[in-house]
Amino acid sequence: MGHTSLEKIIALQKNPANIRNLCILAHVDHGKTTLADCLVASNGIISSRLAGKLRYLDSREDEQVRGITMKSSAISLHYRNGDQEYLLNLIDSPGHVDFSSEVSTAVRLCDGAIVVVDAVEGVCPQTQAVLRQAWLENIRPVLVINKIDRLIMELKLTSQEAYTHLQKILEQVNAITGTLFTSKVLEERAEKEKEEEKESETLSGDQVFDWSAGLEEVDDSHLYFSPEQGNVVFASAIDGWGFSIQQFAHIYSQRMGIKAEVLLKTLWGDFYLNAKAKKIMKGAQAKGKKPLFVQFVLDNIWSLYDAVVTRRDKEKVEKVVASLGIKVMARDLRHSDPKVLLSAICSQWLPVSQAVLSMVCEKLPSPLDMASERAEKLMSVGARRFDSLPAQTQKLKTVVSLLVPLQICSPNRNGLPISQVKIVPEGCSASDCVFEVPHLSCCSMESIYLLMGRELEDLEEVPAGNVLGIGGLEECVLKSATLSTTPACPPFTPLNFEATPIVRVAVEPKHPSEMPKLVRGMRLLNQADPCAEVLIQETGEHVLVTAGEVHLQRCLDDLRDRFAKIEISASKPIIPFRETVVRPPKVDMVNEELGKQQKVAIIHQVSHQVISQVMDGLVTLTTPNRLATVCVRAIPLPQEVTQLLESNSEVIRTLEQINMSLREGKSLDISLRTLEAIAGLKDQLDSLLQGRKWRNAVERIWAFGPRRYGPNILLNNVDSYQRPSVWQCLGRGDKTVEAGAQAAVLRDFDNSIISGFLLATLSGPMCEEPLMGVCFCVERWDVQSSAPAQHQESFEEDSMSHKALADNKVERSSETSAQEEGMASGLGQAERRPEPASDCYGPVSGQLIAAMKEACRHAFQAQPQRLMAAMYTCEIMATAEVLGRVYGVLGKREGRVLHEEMKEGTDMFIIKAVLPVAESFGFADEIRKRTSGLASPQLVFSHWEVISSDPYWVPTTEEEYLHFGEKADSANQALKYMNAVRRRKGLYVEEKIVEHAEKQRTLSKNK
Ligand SMILES: Nc1nc2c(ncn2[C@@H]2O[C@H](COP(=O)(O)OP(=O)(O)OP(=O)(O)O)[C@@H](O)[C@H]2O)c(=O)[nH]1
Ligand SMILES: [Mg+2]
Repeated sequence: MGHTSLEKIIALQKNPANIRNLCILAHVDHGKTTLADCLVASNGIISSRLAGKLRYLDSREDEQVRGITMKSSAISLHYRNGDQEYLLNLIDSPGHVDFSSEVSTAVRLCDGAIVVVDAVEGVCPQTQAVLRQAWLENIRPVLVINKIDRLIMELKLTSQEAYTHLQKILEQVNAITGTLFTSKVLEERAEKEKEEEKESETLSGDQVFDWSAGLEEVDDSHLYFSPEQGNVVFASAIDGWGFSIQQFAHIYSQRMGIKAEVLLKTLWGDFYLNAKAKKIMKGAQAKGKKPLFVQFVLDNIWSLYDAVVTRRDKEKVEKVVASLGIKVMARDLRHSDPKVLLSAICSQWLPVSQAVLSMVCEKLPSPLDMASERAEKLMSVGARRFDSLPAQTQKLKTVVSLLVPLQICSPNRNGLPISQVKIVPEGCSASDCVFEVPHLSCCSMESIYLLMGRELEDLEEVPAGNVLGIGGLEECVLKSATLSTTPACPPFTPLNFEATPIVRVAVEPKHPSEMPKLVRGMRLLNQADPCAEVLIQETGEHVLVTAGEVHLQRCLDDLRDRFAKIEISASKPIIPFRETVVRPPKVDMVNEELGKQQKVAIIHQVSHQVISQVMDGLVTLTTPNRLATVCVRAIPLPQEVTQLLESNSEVIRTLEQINMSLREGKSLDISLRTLEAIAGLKDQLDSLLQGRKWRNAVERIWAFGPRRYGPNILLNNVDSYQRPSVWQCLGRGDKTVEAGAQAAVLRDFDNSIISGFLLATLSGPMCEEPLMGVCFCVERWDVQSSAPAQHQESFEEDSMSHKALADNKVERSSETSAQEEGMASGLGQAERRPEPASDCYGPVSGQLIAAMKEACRHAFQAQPQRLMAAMYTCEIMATAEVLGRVYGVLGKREGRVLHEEMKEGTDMFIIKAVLPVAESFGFADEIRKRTSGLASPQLVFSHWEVISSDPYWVPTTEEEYLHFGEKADSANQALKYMNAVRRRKGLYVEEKIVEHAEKQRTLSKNK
């Protein structure tokens, strides 16, 4: 445990005012783990010579091999700052996007964060993401600009150029904070105005109109990073040095007799030293003078590098060592690698651990200072307002007796995940009985640990305000849970995840008898990883869903080595698709204008199996007992609407919950913010759904699907049927519902129609993938309220024969349900034969569900169908020489370059591109190989995109025959994707394997 004993740490844990819980956040490879090494070395846990090389917190084998962090790890450090002693609970997080969920959990546990930025690469996509995450969790960040040595050795900048470069980086980081801040202020302002409006409605009197944005009054200076505020450290973690300007202010105030306060204000900025007047003056840039920062700080470092590394000037080195008053061992002086000498000097002169740790102790809050705003945010979930929570619960806020619970990271014992938890006030001991909310199960913690990087120390009790590990929760916690000693504590808001799990594989044990072990292992993996999802598909396969390729690999390794401990085999990645419809195309595949005739031909060809009436895309279907009829039409939603629905799925889900409780007759106290979000969504939909086709569409929305919050809409166009609007919680548009007899009957079956729609949107007819961007309009819906009760023998027979007939058909199209086919072929006899209400077809509501589902599917097929592919975006940094190859790889994989720009101050290009997920496997590796490791992209899921080619396309016009030939067997990407999915799911695939076999066989012989 280095030179801090366990007793010492236990003693320090009792003083929350001197505890700092912090995490290190950055873009991948910006040097988090290296910096953590330096901090760990300061506690003597590892040797300072190995700091930066060992990467102590990367304890997993695959982390060391790949050189990237994949799991967060926590360690407790001791630091003496002046006369105060501090306990620092440090979490090193991964930077790779695949693991961004680890960042979310780390941020939730901490009160502060060290944001690391590479001095050469500057602000990268993940830097923005982590700053945003820190902001959303209300934790305070400090900044470390790392890898300054690269400015000297790689970019060969002069100290003056480096200063300008550093200024720019700082500006970029502050710009991000600025945007986050502005949007928050504007939001608050809008909220306040709303409340004021309400008040002023009641108080009629003089009105004052204020149109300022509110930004002027708010002091935001403490939010920004600036060296004079003391929240920025400049460092080179690999060489072991780092400084804040406080250190230099201290040095020069002693050496030159300038007041430290003056130096603090002037060391960073446009100031220079007028040696004659012995004054510090403003306007260095205008007068062409060296700024103080360059003269007093950077020049020293530059000349040290010059003497030690570049010129290897022994005498000068000795002089410097003497003047700094430090001791360097003779062994280091003679070492063949100048870097060793450099670290030996720097780590004594400007030890990075001291600069960073003292900044952390001074600038980051202790657990006692948890912002009340943060506590409120954590406790108000979904639509509930904080003030609407029970009084007992609200009281908890001041006590903040909350545990923030998350499974993550850390080494484990016996392969079980250790939950990493922060206790906020009352503390806990190993015998405590802990409740879980909302299902409120009671569990007891078996053991608690202190997390020490690669090791765990058993503890008896942990006082409030610390980060600790809890063992023995695997039976009662599924993925994450809120642990509390009182049932009054509400479950905390869910974590904000940046990554979407998108890559799925099916796994199975090598030996089928080991299935139970695999199942258990997968359950543990599901607990241990916040982003991995484990599920069993209808086909019985065990499926693992991960954020990306690297994440997938880690999950499989974990499963094999830690959780299941058996040999497993994984399928190829299963790529998700979406199904949609588009407007009928205006031109054919050879860009000839399509006449009306061809369009009709297309529709016919697609709907050759539709047994119901199809007229102009309108599908009419009757239930088997012929009591109910629905007419449905499918229309493509505008792209913007689909996007809006996608991005607002949370709002829609909340809306659905509210409607559900309204239906049940309960009333909810809905927060103003939620109502605003719902109203905002409605207004946006209103503005996007314009035109004759969509008149009054928003008011007529019946449901969203699949799962009640997806990107598809069901519209109610039935004239005779008015139902409560989905927007009823907003209070407006709530029309009085007609209470006619017909409407009442329809209302009884309202749910069946919605269920049918939800089923249809969950798996489409193309390859049973979910639908997206489709609007189904119910144009007509009749239900006969009563039916003649007599039972006719002959009909029974008849319907049986239809069933038999239907069974034959199933082979051809597995997805058409037997009942519907039977019903439809019996359609012609509908008028002649009345039939019983409780009949062989089962309850009416069930039939209606099936009929509605089929109607939706046929309506979908009556439109031009398209597949949608999941797309990744990636940002690739590459030098000019390898740019061509990067484009080559992108082109081969159907990637599209969005834009390309030069990174300021470097010779790097930044290329932003999108790439289909289906083509992405091995992409990062291929790019790295083709560019000799110079470019390494990170793929982030961004959106769904319609594949323009029609999978069902066959040549219909003369020109198309000419161009593509009769078989048109040139590659149809969409068809390939579709058939691959169908084959995987065991669905019927229409394929001709060999045609004209004889001809092919004799072809070569004749020649
Ligand atoms: N030149 C230079 N290289 C550095 C410095 N700090 C770290 N590196 C190098 O940068 C690479 C990445 O360092 P890590 O500490 O693993 O980076 P990380 O941020 O932890 O990376 P992830 O955890 O994978 O996101 C390693 O090869 C380090 O040697 C530095 O100050 N100067
Ligand atoms: Mg790391």
